[in-house]
Amino acid sequence: MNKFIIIFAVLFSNSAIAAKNYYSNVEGLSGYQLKSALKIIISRTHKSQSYGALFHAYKETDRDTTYDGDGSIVDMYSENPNGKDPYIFNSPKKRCGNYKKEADCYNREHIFPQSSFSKGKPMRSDFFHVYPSDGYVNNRRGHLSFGEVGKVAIWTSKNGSKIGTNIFENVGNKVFEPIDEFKGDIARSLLYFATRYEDRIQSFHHEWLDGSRDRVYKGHFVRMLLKWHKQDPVSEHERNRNNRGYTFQKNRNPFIDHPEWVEKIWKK
Ligand SMILES: [Ca+2]
Ligand SMILES: [Ca+2]
Repeated sequence: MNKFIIIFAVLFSNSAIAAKNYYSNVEGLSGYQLKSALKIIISRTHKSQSYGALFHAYKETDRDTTYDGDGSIVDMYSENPNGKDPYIFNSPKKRCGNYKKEADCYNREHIFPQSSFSKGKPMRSDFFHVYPSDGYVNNRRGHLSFGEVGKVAIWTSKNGSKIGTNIFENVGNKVFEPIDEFKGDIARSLLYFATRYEDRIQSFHHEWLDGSRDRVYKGHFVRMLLKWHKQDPVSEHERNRNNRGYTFQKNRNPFIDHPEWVEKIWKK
Protein backbone atom coordinates (compact mmCIF):
# COMPACT_ATOMS: atom_id res chain seq x y z
CA MET A 1 0.00 0.00 0.00
CA ASN A 2 1.51 3.34 -0.92
CA LYS A 3 1.36 6.47 1.21
CA PHE A 4 -1.39 8.05 -0.89
CA ILE A 5 -3.74 5.09 -0.41
CA ILE A 6 -3.07 4.98 3.34
CA ILE A 7 -3.90 8.70 3.71
CA PHE A 8 -7.20 8.23 1.88
CA ALA A 9 -8.04 5.07 3.82
CA VAL A 10 -7.57 6.99 7.09
CA LEU A 11 -9.58 9.97 5.85
CA PHE A 12 -12.48 7.77 4.76
CA SER A 13 -12.61 5.69 7.92
CA ASN A 14 -12.67 8.96 9.89
CA SER A 15 -15.49 10.10 7.60
CA ALA A 16 -17.52 7.04 8.44
CA ILE A 17 -17.05 7.62 12.18
CA ALA A 18 -17.92 11.32 11.90
CA ALA A 19 -21.04 10.45 9.89
CA LYS A 20 -22.53 8.72 12.92
CA ASN A 21 -22.80 12.02 14.75
CA TYR A 22 -23.80 13.98 11.69
CA TYR A 23 -27.58 13.79 12.08
CA SER A 24 -28.51 15.32 15.40
CA ASN A 25 -31.90 16.59 16.54
CA VAL A 26 -33.92 14.70 13.95
CA GLU A 27 -35.18 11.97 16.28
CA GLY A 28 -38.95 11.70 16.30
CA LEU A 29 -39.41 13.88 13.23
CA SER A 30 -41.18 12.75 10.07
CA GLY A 31 -42.76 14.19 6.95
CA TYR A 32 -41.65 17.60 5.72
CA GLN A 33 -40.49 18.54 9.25
CA LEU A 34 -37.82 15.86 8.94
CA LYS A 35 -36.94 17.15 5.48
CA SER A 36 -36.50 20.73 6.76
CA ALA A 37 -34.40 19.55 9.71
CA LEU A 38 -32.13 17.66 7.29
CA LYS A 39 -31.97 20.73 5.05
CA ILE A 40 -30.45 22.72 7.91
CA ILE A 41 -27.84 20.05 8.63
CA ILE A 42 -26.74 19.47 5.04
CA SER A 43 -26.64 23.22 4.29
CA ARG A 44 -24.74 24.27 7.43
CA THR A 45 -22.02 21.70 6.77
CA HIS A 46 -21.88 22.21 2.98
CA LYS A 47 -18.53 23.71 1.98
CA SER A 48 -19.05 24.57 -1.64
CA GLN A 49 -16.14 23.66 -3.90
CA SER A 50 -15.29 25.19 -7.26
CA TYR A 51 -16.71 23.77 -10.47
CA GLY A 52 -13.17 22.92 -11.61
CA ALA A 53 -12.42 21.09 -8.35
CA LEU A 54 -15.03 18.45 -9.24
CA PHE A 55 -12.91 17.20 -12.13
CA HIS A 56 -9.92 16.80 -9.80
CA ALA A 57 -12.03 15.08 -7.15
CA TYR A 58 -13.61 12.52 -9.49
CA LYS A 59 -10.44 10.51 -9.96
CA GLU A 60 -10.74 9.62 -6.26
CA THR A 61 -14.43 10.07 -5.39
CA ASP A 62 -15.80 8.18 -8.38
CA ARG A 63 -13.08 5.56 -8.73
CA ASP A 64 -14.40 2.10 -9.56
CA THR A 65 -13.56 0.00 -6.50
CA THR A 66 -16.68 -2.18 -6.54
CA TYR A 67 -17.94 -2.95 -10.08
CA ASP A 68 -14.79 -3.85 -12.03
CA GLY A 69 -12.47 -2.58 -9.33
CA ASP A 70 -10.16 -1.31 -12.05
CA GLY A 71 -9.82 2.22 -10.65
CA SER A 72 -11.39 3.83 -13.72
CA ILE A 73 -14.12 6.46 -13.30
CA VAL A 74 -17.62 5.08 -12.75
CA ASP A 75 -19.94 6.66 -15.33
CA MET A 76 -23.61 5.77 -14.82
CA TYR A 77 -24.24 6.25 -18.54
CA SER A 78 -21.57 3.75 -19.66
CA GLU A 79 -20.90 1.43 -16.71
CA ASN A 80 -21.89 -2.18 -17.32
CA PRO A 81 -22.42 -3.71 -13.86
CA ASN A 82 -22.86 -7.22 -15.28
CA GLY A 83 -19.87 -7.50 -17.59
CA LYS A 84 -17.21 -5.66 -19.52
CA ASP A 85 -17.71 -1.90 -19.80
CA PRO A 86 -18.21 -0.73 -23.42
CA TYR A 87 -15.43 1.84 -22.73
CA ILE A 88 -13.73 3.35 -19.71
CA PHE A 89 -12.27 6.69 -18.65
CA ASN A 90 -9.14 6.59 -16.54
CA SER A 91 -7.11 9.52 -17.75
CA PRO A 92 -7.51 13.25 -17.02
CA LYS A 93 -6.67 13.69 -20.73
CA LYS A 94 -10.12 12.30 -21.50
CA ARG A 95 -11.91 15.32 -20.01
CA CYS A 96 -14.09 17.09 -22.60
CA GLY A 97 -13.32 18.82 -24.91
CA ASN A 98 -15.13 18.13 -28.08
CA TYR A 99 -16.91 14.89 -28.81
CA LYS A 100 -18.57 13.28 -31.78
CA LYS A 101 -19.62 9.98 -30.27
CA GLU A 102 -19.63 7.93 -27.08
CA ALA A 103 -16.25 7.24 -25.45
CA ASP A 104 -14.60 10.41 -26.81
CA CYS A 105 -14.42 12.17 -23.41
CA TYR A 106 -16.18 12.70 -20.07
CA ASN A 107 -17.58 15.82 -18.46
CA ARG A 108 -19.88 16.82 -15.58
CA GLU A 109 -23.50 15.68 -15.71
CA HIS A 110 -26.03 17.65 -13.65
CA ILE A 111 -28.75 15.23 -12.58
CA PHE A 112 -30.83 18.34 -11.84
CA PRO A 113 -30.11 20.30 -15.06
CA GLN A 114 -28.05 23.45 -14.54
CA SER A 115 -30.25 25.39 -16.98
CA SER A 116 -33.05 25.02 -14.38
CA PHE A 117 -31.21 27.31 -11.97
CA SER A 118 -29.24 29.44 -14.51
CA LYS A 119 -25.97 27.74 -13.49
CA GLY A 120 -26.26 29.39 -10.04
CA LYS A 121 -24.04 28.62 -7.03
CA PRO A 122 -23.69 26.41 -5.12
CA MET A 123 -26.00 24.14 -7.11
CA ARG A 124 -23.80 24.06 -10.19
CA SER A 125 -20.89 22.41 -8.41
CA ASP A 126 -22.82 20.40 -5.81
CA PHE A 127 -21.09 17.02 -5.78
CA PHE A 128 -24.18 15.05 -4.73
CA HIS A 129 -26.00 15.68 -8.00
CA VAL A 130 -23.08 16.31 -10.38
CA TYR A 131 -21.49 13.14 -11.71
CA PRO A 132 -18.78 12.36 -14.24
CA SER A 133 -20.37 11.07 -17.42
CA ASP A 134 -19.68 10.52 -21.06
CA GLY A 135 -19.94 13.88 -22.87
CA TYR A 136 -21.98 12.55 -25.77
CA VAL A 137 -24.58 10.77 -23.62
CA ASN A 138 -24.73 13.76 -21.25
CA ASN A 139 -25.51 15.97 -24.25
CA ARG A 140 -28.16 13.54 -25.53
CA ARG A 141 -29.85 13.65 -22.13
CA GLY A 142 -29.68 17.46 -22.06
CA HIS A 143 -32.30 18.69 -19.62
CA LEU A 144 -34.73 15.83 -20.23
CA SER A 145 -36.72 14.52 -17.31
CA PHE A 146 -36.16 10.94 -16.15
CA GLY A 147 -38.70 8.22 -16.81
CA GLU A 148 -39.29 4.69 -18.02
CA VAL A 149 -39.11 4.17 -21.75
CA GLY A 150 -40.05 0.55 -22.13
CA LYS A 151 -39.19 -1.39 -25.26
CA VAL A 152 -39.48 1.30 -27.93
CA ALA A 153 -36.56 3.70 -27.56
CA ILE A 154 -35.64 6.57 -29.85
CA TRP A 155 -32.01 6.09 -28.89
CA THR A 156 -30.02 3.70 -26.67
CA SER A 157 -26.52 4.25 -25.27
CA LYS A 158 -23.89 1.50 -25.28
CA ASN A 159 -24.74 0.50 -21.69
CA GLY A 160 -28.50 0.52 -22.33
CA SER A 161 -29.56 3.98 -21.13
CA LYS A 162 -32.53 5.06 -23.23
CA ILE A 163 -34.36 8.07 -24.59
CA GLY A 164 -38.02 7.76 -25.54
CA THR A 165 -41.62 8.25 -24.46
CA ASN A 166 -42.36 7.86 -20.76
CA ILE A 167 -44.63 4.89 -20.07
CA PHE A 168 -44.57 5.36 -16.27
CA GLU A 169 -48.22 6.05 -15.37
CA ASN A 170 -48.64 6.88 -19.08
CA VAL A 171 -47.16 10.35 -18.52
CA GLY A 172 -46.07 10.37 -22.17
CA ASN A 173 -43.32 13.01 -22.03
CA LYS A 174 -39.92 12.53 -23.69
CA VAL A 175 -37.55 11.16 -21.05
CA PHE A 176 -34.16 9.63 -20.31
CA GLU A 177 -34.11 6.23 -18.61
CA PRO A 178 -30.88 5.17 -16.87
CA ILE A 179 -30.08 1.47 -16.46
CA ASP A 180 -31.63 -0.31 -13.45
CA GLU A 181 -28.35 -0.30 -11.49
CA PHE A 182 -28.40 3.50 -11.24
CA LYS A 183 -32.09 4.30 -10.91
CA GLY A 184 -31.85 4.44 -7.11
CA ASP A 185 -28.64 6.47 -7.23
CA ILE A 186 -30.35 9.07 -9.43
CA ALA A 187 -33.53 9.09 -7.32
CA ARG A 188 -31.54 9.70 -4.13
CA SER A 189 -29.57 12.51 -5.83
CA LEU A 190 -32.80 14.25 -6.81
CA LEU A 191 -34.26 13.81 -3.31
CA TYR A 192 -31.05 15.26 -1.85
CA PHE A 193 -31.43 18.23 -4.20
CA ALA A 194 -35.07 18.75 -3.21
CA THR A 195 -34.01 18.82 0.45
CA ARG A 196 -30.81 20.87 0.20
CA TYR A 197 -32.47 23.59 -1.90
CA GLU A 198 -36.04 23.57 -0.59
CA ASP A 199 -35.71 27.28 0.30
CA ARG A 200 -34.81 28.27 -3.28
CA ILE A 201 -36.36 25.66 -5.52
CA GLN A 202 -39.58 27.57 -6.10
CA SER A 203 -37.60 29.92 -8.38
CA PHE A 204 -36.10 27.05 -10.41
CA HIS A 205 -37.68 25.82 -13.64
CA HIS A 206 -38.20 22.25 -14.76
CA GLU A 207 -41.18 20.22 -15.92
CA TRP A 208 -40.82 17.81 -12.95
CA LEU A 209 -41.30 20.59 -10.34
CA ASP A 210 -44.75 21.15 -8.79
CA GLY A 211 -43.93 24.64 -7.44
CA SER A 212 -44.00 23.59 -3.78
CA ARG A 213 -41.28 23.87 -1.18
CA ASP A 214 -42.27 20.70 0.67
CA ARG A 215 -42.93 17.93 -1.85
CA VAL A 216 -41.00 19.75 -4.62
CA TYR A 217 -41.73 17.28 -7.45
CA LYS A 218 -44.99 16.41 -9.22
CA GLY A 219 -46.94 13.43 -7.88
CA HIS A 220 -46.11 10.97 -10.68
CA PHE A 221 -42.44 11.92 -10.51
CA VAL A 222 -42.29 11.40 -6.72
CA ARG A 223 -43.98 8.00 -7.12
CA MET A 224 -41.39 6.98 -9.71
CA LEU A 225 -38.48 8.18 -7.55
CA LEU A 226 -39.86 6.16 -4.61
CA LYS A 227 -40.17 3.12 -6.87
CA TRP A 228 -36.60 3.53 -8.14
CA HIS A 229 -35.32 4.12 -4.59
CA LYS A 230 -36.87 0.83 -3.50
CA GLN A 231 -35.97 -1.34 -6.48
CA ASP A 232 -32.33 -0.20 -6.52
CA PRO A 233 -31.21 -0.04 -2.87
CA VAL A 234 -28.04 1.76 -1.73
CA SER A 235 -24.96 0.01 -3.12
CA GLU A 236 -21.44 -0.20 -1.75
CA HIS A 237 -20.32 2.12 -4.57
CA GLU A 238 -22.90 4.69 -3.51
CA ARG A 239 -21.86 4.50 0.15
CA ASN A 240 -18.23 4.95 -0.85
CA ARG A 241 -19.13 7.95 -3.00
CA ASN A 242 -21.10 9.49 -0.12
CA ASN A 243 -18.13 9.10 2.25
CA ARG A 244 -15.68 10.42 -0.31
CA GLY A 245 -18.06 13.32 -1.04
CA TYR A 246 -18.12 14.09 2.68
CA THR A 247 -14.35 14.43 2.63
CA PHE A 248 -14.59 16.67 -0.44
CA GLN A 249 -17.61 18.87 0.34
CA LYS A 250 -18.17 18.29 4.10
CA ASN A 251 -21.85 17.41 3.82
CA ARG A 252 -23.67 14.15 3.04
CA ASN A 253 -26.66 12.71 1.22
CA PRO A 254 -28.99 11.69 4.09
CA PHE A 255 -30.95 9.28 1.88
CA ILE A 256 -27.87 7.13 1.32
CA ASP A 257 -27.15 7.02 5.07
CA HIS A 258 -30.81 6.54 6.04
CA PRO A 259 -32.80 5.10 3.10
CA GLU A 260 -35.83 4.75 5.42
CA TRP A 261 -36.16 8.54 5.59
CA VAL A 262 -37.29 8.71 1.94
CA GLU A 263 -40.66 7.11 2.65
CA LYS A 264 -40.89 8.85 6.01
CA ILE A 265 -40.86 12.15 4.14
CA TRP A 266 -42.54 11.52 0.79
CA LYS A 267 -44.76 8.49 1.11
CA LYS A 268 -48.40 9.54 1.41
CA1 LIG B 1 -16.28 0.21 -14.47
CA1 LIG C 1 -27.61 1.51 -7.63
